[in-house]
Amino acid sequence: MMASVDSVWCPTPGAFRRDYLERERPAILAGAIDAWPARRWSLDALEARFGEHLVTPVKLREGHFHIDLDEGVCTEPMLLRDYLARIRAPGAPAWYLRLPLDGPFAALRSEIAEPPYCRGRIAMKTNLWVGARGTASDIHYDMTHNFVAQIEGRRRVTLFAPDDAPNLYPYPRRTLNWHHARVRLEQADLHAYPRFADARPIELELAAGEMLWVPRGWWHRFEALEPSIAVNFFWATPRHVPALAAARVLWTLGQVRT
Ligand SMILES: O=C(O)CCC(=O)C(=O)O
Repeated sequence: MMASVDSVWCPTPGAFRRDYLERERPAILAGAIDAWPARRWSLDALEARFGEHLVTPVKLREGHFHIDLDEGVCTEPMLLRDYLARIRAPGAPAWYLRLPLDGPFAALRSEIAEPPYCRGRIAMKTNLWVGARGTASDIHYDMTHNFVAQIEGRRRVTLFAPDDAPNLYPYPRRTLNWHHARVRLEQADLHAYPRFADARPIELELAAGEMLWVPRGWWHRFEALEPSIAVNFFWATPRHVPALAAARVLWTLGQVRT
């Protein structure tokens, strides 16, 4: 039977810490963003408020957010209005918007709230993610903990525990893409990557209004089943500093844009 993750209704910070943070187990936190004014965001509402502002969406590879080994992440500036027109158009998505909430978009910060669970955090990066149906990420893990709050649209999420790494065929460390899997979930090549047959994916659907807790080191892939708006919080504790610093140095030396 496929493993699953718990779905819990607004745990107290103490219960979250005991059951999920310390055990590094992912979970869906239901009800956690019910009080956010951001629950009213939609593509139309964002366009009405910010359509004339410049954004720099990421260029996708076959609908996937992928860090190119030579180029890093490729972006192109355009007006938010034009980006939204592109993602509303039929066909495979070519762009994905990852928008730090600063500059003119800092106004959106008062409509969300930092999760009360980020105990002892020393860093926080908050992004808005807006994507078309079909937008997906490569299987990867992050150097930080992560909360992903789904505001609009459903997404299919696939998780793999850290000890599944050998079955996912990460890129070699020297490629600077070591936290991405070479195997593609949607077209897994079992001849090239036979151990993927032994991987233990956990699949779930993240609905609007839910927040997913992804502990550091858990492999994940998001796929939008509908046009999607989400906010995520990458956060670190002092324990993460050496790994974060090492990653930053490697990316900088390799001139990889992340
Ligand atoms: O909402 C998203 O697509 C971003 C999810 C995320 O944080 C990640 O894939 O690392």
